[in-house]
Amino acid sequence: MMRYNHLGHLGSIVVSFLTLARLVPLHTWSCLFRGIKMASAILSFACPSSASASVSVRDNFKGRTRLGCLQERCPFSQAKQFGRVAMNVAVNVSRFEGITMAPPDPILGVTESFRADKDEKKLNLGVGAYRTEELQPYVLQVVKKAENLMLERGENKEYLPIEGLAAFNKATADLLLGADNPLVKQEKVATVQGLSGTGSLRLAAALIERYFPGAKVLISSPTWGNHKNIFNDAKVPWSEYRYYDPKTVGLDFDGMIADIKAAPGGSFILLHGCAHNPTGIDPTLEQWEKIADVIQEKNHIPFFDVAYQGFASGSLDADASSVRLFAARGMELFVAQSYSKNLGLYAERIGAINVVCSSSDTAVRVKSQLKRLARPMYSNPPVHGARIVANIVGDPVLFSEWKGEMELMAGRIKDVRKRLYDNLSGKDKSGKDWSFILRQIGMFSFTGLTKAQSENMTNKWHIYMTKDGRISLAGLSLAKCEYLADAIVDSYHNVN
Ligand code: PLA
Repeated sequence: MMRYNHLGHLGSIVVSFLTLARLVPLHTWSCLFRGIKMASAILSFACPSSASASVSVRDNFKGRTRLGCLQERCPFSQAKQFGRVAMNVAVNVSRFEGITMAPPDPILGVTESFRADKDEKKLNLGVGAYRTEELQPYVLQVVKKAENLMLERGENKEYLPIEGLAAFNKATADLLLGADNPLVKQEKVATVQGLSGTGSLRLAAALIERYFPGAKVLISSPTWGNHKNIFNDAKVPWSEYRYYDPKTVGLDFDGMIADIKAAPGGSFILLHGCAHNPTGIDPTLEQWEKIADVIQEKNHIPFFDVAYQGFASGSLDADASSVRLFAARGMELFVAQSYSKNLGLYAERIGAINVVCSSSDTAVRVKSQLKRLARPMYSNPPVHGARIVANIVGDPVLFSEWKGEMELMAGRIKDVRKRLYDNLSGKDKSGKDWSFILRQIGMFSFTGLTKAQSENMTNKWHIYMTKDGRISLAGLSLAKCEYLADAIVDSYHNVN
């Protein structure tokens, strides 16, 4: 024993342990250790909120599986069985404890709150969804006709190819660039049917992440809130360029140009093709030319989001003029399209991603990679909405009927805009100029109301809108304009 004196107490413990170890059979030791391990599992389980608890239990389960055959012979196996039951019954802890509550979506979450409100005066001006004067959802007559045709033909429900319905892809590129556009004829456009605008943007973001690692996307400040989520989820870095000037309630054109110039060469510049969301402020054609100049100078890649073609002006061609202007310069570009608004196909999830390339050979390769990205994400897109679009765009009679209905929808929004302006300028005696509402275009009006003022609109007046001060005029009727004007005047003047 003298030999171990210099080790002190710890040494004595180790020596006693080793001596004991020689006297006890190996098998019993192994069981003893497993018993201790089990006890630690029970203790880990007793800690409800700890993420490490789940990990520790999982590891122990794995351990048990590995030790499997030893269990039968081991005196601790009963205790272990007991331990497992105790764990399952006594501590009802989810393996998903670490998953925290997500905040409601800033746009779609507004509809959820609206539905929960029981007040008769309530008004949903949150999501950009077209309503009739009776504030009812609207299915276009031309869509019903196309659906009837589809029913008559008895079309099947086979899988579409990964890139979607060929007739849709042709129709959508034609609609965007113009049917006689040489780019389409020369097959320089890679078009892939997407899950509406959002899914098409997401697919493009995945392509950027894979083939332009580290490249930045510049988005307007402000922009549609989901743009940031899309690029974040795709792990594509982004930053903002100046767009809206609250002083003029207009476009900060110089700021926009300066920021696009300052971006690292070869960045992607996200542009709203028309009816900028949320501001309703678009560059003029002259300004688009200058934007194209800077983008070309800096070798950037324009990336258009066209979610409102036909809804801004009522004309499909006029609303595509920004994209066509860039394409005519021979620039390579991305364009995401959506048929949610202009054809009212919100729930059909129909849209496309188009990549305009410098050669048909490049377009073939780009398309192959878009398909490769789509396959593990959602395999192939849904057919119903694609057939509706293809039938309408491909049939001259239905196509012209659609244009008529779109003009009606865009016209109703313009009427509501005018009525709201009249009510605001009639009721507000402060001299504030509300004419910016008339200058904004598309579905939305960016009112300039602050977060607190927007909250007052909801809490006091039951008017549901996004917290950035945006209201969807597509969800407003002429009859409700006066009530809305009262709420805006009150919120603007009485809430700081
Ligand atoms: N891009 C922009 C600029 C949009 O405003 C929207 C829709 C989309 C793309 C995507 O629409 P899609 O996926 O249905 O084709 N913005 C809505 C709805 C109308 C939403 O937020 O999803 C909005 O209220 O802003």
